[in-house]
Amino acid sequence: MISFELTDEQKELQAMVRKFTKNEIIPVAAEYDQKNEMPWPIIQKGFEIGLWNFNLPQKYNGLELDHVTEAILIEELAYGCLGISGAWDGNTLALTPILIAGTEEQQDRWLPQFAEKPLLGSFCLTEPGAGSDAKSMVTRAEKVGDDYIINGTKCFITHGGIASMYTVFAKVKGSKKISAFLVSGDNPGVSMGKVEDKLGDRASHIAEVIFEDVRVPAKDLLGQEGDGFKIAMQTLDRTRMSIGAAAVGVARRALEESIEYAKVRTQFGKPIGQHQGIGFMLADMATKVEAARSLVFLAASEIDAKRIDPKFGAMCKLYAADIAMEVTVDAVQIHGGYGYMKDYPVEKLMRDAKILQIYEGTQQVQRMVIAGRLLS
Ligand code: COS
Repeated sequence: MISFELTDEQKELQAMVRKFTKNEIIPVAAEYDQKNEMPWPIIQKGFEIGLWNFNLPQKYNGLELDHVTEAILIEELAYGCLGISGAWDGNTLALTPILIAGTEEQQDRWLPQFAEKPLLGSFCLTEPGAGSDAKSMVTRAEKVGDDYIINGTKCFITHGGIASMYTVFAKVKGSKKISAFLVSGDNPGVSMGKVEDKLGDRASHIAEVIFEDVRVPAKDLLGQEGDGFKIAMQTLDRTRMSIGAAAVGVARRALEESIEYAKVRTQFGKPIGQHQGIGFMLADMATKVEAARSLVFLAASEIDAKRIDPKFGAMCKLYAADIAMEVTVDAVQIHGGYGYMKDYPVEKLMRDAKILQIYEGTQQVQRMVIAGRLLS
C-alpha cells in the first residue's frame, strides 16, 4: 500500500533541497543553459551541505536514500534545472551497477572515494550504432593474462571524460554477451571525445568517451563474464523512476510559472487565468503533474519494497516524460510571445523536457518493456 504522506525526515530533506534549489540553482540556471557548462560550483556546494551521493551506502558515508526519498529530492532539483539535477542522476546511474553486482571487495575499493570529494561517476552503455538496441554494441574487451583490454567508443555519456569512475559495458572477444567493468577515470587509455552542444538539458555534461587499449584488472569485472546486459537492465529498472521524478519537477515548475503569469497578465480586461481557455489548460496541467507524481511514487515504493518489476519504472518514465513535454509546451503557449523569449524560464523548460522522452530509454523502449512484461 502506498502512503503519500511524507515522513518528517522526508519533509525536512525536501525543505532543505527546496531552499538549495531556490538559492543556488534557480538564480544561475539560465547562465549554465546558455554556456552549456557543467555546474561544478553547485555540485561543490551540494557536497558541502551533505546533499550528494544519494545512493552511496551509509557505510561509505553516503546518504543511502530509499527510492521514494530520492524521487522527492530529484523533483526539487529538477524544478530548478533539469541539467543540474542530472549531475545527481548521473552519479546514481553510475553507482547502481556496482551496488547491484559488485562484490564487497569491489565496493570497498571503489565507493569510499565518492564521499571524500564531490567526484563523478559515469555509466557507459550507449554507442553510435547501439542506442535502443543496446545489445548490438561493438566495444570489445580482450582477456590478456589477468587483465582485460577494452577498446571502443561510447557516446552521449553523462560525465563523459570528467568522471572518476566509469561503469563500462563491452563484449569479451569471442562472446556475443556483454560484460560490465569498472574503469578508473585516471586510466591512461580513457579520453574525452566530442562534447555535445544540446537543444536543452545544457547544464549536464554529455560527451563521447573513447577507450583505447584500456587495461583493466580482472578483479574489476562486475559479476561474471556475460552478466553485463542484465546488470545494465537491472540498473535502468531502478533509475528510470528518477527520470520520472525529474520530469515531474520540470512539469511542476512550468505549471507554477504559468499560474503566476495567468494571474498577472491581463487581456480583454481581465487576468488571462480568468478566461476559461487558459483556466482549463491550467487544470489539465495540474492534473497531469499530480498523476505523474503518483506513478513515480508507486514505482519508487515498489523498488523500496524489493518488488522490482521493470514495467513500473518504465511506466512512470513514459508517462511523466510525456506530460512534462505537454505541460511545458502549454506553459509556453500560456505565456504567448513572452514565453518564446528567453526572458521567461518556460522556453528553457520546454527545451529541457524533450530529453526526458529520449534518455534512459526512449518512450518507444519503455513501451517495449511494459508490453514485454504484460505478455510474458
Ligand atoms: N532485468 C534482468 N534481465 C533482463 C531485463 C531486466 N529488466 N530485461 C531483459 N533481460 C534479459 C532477458 O531475460 C534476456 O535474458 P536471456 O538472454 O538469459 O534470455 C536478455 O536480457 C535479453 O533480453 P531481451 O531479448 O528482451 O533484450 P532486447 O535486446 O530485446 O532489449 C530492451 C530489450 C529494448 C528493453 C533493451 O535493449 C533496452 O532497454 N534498450 C534501451 C537501452 C537504454 O535505455 N539506453 C539508454 C542508455 S542509458 S542513459
